[in-house]
Amino acid sequence: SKAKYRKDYKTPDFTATDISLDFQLDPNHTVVTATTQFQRLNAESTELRLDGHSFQFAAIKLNGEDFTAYKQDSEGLTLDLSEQSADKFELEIVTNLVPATNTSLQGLYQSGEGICTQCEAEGFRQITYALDRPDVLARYQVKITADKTKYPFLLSNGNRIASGELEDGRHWVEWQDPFPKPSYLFALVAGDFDLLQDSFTTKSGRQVALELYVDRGNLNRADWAMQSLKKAMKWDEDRFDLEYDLDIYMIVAVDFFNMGAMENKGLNVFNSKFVLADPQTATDADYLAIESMIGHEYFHNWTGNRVTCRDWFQLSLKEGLTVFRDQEFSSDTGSRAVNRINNVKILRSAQFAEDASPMAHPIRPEKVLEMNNFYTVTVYEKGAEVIRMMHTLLGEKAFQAGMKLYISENDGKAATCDDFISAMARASGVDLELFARWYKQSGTPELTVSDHYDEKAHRYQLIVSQMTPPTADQMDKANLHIPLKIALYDQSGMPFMLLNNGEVVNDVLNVTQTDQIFEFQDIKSRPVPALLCDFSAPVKLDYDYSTEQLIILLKHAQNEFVRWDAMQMLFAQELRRNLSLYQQGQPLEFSPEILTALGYVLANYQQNIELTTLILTLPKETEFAEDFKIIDPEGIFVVRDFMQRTIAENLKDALFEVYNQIHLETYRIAAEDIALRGLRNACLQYLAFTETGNTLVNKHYLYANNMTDSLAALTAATKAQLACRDNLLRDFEEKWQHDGLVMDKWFSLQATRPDSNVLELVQQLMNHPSFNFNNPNRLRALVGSFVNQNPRAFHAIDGSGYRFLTDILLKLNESNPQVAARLIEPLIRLGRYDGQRQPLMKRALERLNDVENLSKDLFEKIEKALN
Ligand code: BAL
Ligand code: ZN
Repeated sequence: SKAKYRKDYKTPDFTATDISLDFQLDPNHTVVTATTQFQRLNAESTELRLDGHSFQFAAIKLNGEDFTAYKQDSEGLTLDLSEQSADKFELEIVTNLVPATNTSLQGLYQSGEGICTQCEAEGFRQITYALDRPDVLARYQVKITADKTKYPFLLSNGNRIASGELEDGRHWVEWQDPFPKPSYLFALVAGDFDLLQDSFTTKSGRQVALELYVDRGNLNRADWAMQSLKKAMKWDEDRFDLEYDLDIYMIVAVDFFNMGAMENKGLNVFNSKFVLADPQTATDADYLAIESMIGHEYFHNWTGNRVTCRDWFQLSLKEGLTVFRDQEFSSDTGSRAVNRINNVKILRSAQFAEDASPMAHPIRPEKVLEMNNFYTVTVYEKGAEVIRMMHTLLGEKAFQAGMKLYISENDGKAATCDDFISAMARASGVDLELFARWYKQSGTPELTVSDHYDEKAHRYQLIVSQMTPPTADQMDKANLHIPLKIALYDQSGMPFMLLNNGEVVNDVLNVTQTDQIFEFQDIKSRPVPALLCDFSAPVKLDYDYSTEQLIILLKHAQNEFVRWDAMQMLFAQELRRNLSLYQQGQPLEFSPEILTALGYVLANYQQNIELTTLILTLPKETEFAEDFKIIDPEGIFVVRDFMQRTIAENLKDALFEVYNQIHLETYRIAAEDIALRGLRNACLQYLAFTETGNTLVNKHYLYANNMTDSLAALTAATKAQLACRDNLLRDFEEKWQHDGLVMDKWFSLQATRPDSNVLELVQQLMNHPSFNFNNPNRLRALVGSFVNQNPRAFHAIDGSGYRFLTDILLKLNESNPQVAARLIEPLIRLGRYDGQRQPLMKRALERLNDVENLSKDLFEKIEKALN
């Protein structure tokens, strides 16, 4: 199979207008009859190419007659229609499937005792031969027949129009979706569930039935997801003026799922991880992640489903926009600054790392071999940043006008990123021509800023230059339109008014050229610049801040993001300096003024509890790593560990005081409580490293009445290798061994232990009764955490981590290539490692490359890494 290029897009020669699917469901033998009304769009075309694989092809009829003029190959069917003169015709295709053995979790597969589908991006073609491309939109009618005892619920998209019983213990249900949709939005679910029902009245007064399906016994863990759904529906009406369109909205939680969730029209299928929550099993972070994911899939109903993508190169059209929308939902519902900071952390670690990797690609990729490899942090999160920049440039009002225009012009259609930009530009009058380059240029731009202050003239200049370094996919880079949000503070933290020639100027500077100078007048004293406030663009900033300047920003900046960011820069400086010392065999030393500054933040925690937690928390090893071209995983671990212990030792009294001041009797999911728990648990993580750590952590675990606190204690005990650790881990395991989702937290903790024998432990845990190699959540928790969140162990200099991952990938290549291709990521980033590690990583990749039947998913990444 060959790569596809964006430039090669052609409108389809044929389309499907109506698809009727009949499923005779059985985990070991399912028969699918697909009856499709086709229409020829290109009068010249006599050949119809259908996509399809991984099923047994049983029969085909054209307009009710047996049809033999076709060629079958490993990826589809080519029909010779030269004898077929009419432009409209019907094909009936029968295929046989075995959901029980479909471990790829694409197409139709068994999850636990149920059966479900996953069709995005190209899973529909594992069910039947089809025009499996997003610009073919058809109306679907679906009849499902199955055993009634095993599968009392039979679900598909749209409205239930008929149902009946058969004499042999089977029953059937028929569904009809009035909205034409691409095949990737098709869904089917069959199983036995507990059902949580509710309803939502839309702003125009229509009643929508809400149905949430969970595994039997889990009803008490479904409330939060339902509440989140109603919040999301209301928010989309209030903020975007978008109303739900069907009379029913269903969500099904399944245990075996490659992704987080899927926005199938009217029938979302969710990874149970993003649905189930109660105080005993879910952390505060889980609750917030569920709210955001439920929102995300719901928001797709307009940005994704009603307006879909013309081709998969346009994926960011729906994903970048929908991530932006879910971020705004979380920001309007909770704390805007906290959400911004958490999103920026992901951008700066994971997305910047992707830009620096062999998989670098623009948010709208140019070349794709396996589409599943492009559901990336670049397409999603950087895609959302690009939408956010447009929002910054246009402002909320003009942005919403652009949204209205975009939706009205493209409703019911398959659109492109250019359609979106064009609507935004026309609705606002803002010129987005240069800005549009963000869609085709990959890489992380670097802004270098210096300044000049004229004491006599009270004039201040910012000298800004931009440069985007080459990426693996694209050597030559051009200038971008970068919105640079700034503030200028005096020494006491008061902002100066930004004046130029007597006029107040916008705090968002338009950086469009290689070099630019921005001048501000009437600046009475040398200011401290806050640059890239709120991370106004996904770029790296280089300004030579002094420690004093950063401490001023940390203590006094009005903007919460700026305060947090100042601390990030202080931590980064501290790490970098100490890493050099470490590499030269010198003793490490922590700057006392930074400890004092942290003490100040802690002492004033009441001013902003969540911000204090975020400032206090050290960046992860993987966040620190992005500061370096060549990463020293051992050195970063050692220095970070030193920083953690030094902060703990020096601030222990203050930390202990804050820890003791916070009392929360009963568990509530409320912003204030989440904030307080977060701070108390952040203090605990440090206190674990002090002499009273063991007693304190042990007690914290014993008294915990919720998962957030239990897990915080367990984490502290594990990271600080406390005496109580083994007991607590065993206690947790005994309590939760039958709950896979909770055990994922335990697996993940085991995999990120600082112990030197951690790999051995992880290997043993692959045989743990709660582990299941075919469940992606378990794999991600144990193996994913080890390779991504324990860089020191994964990059062990003897190559043991690489061999371990390779062994797993060899197996996963057969069973679940999509998950394999995600797990391989840290291995393909060999260019970031030293001369000892690189050849070991290369050898591991070559071992994989030699395998027969290497999946496209892995091949695409390995090939890029080795070339
Ligand atoms: N469309 C795949 C899952 C999601 O982004 O919502
Ligand atoms: Zn999405």
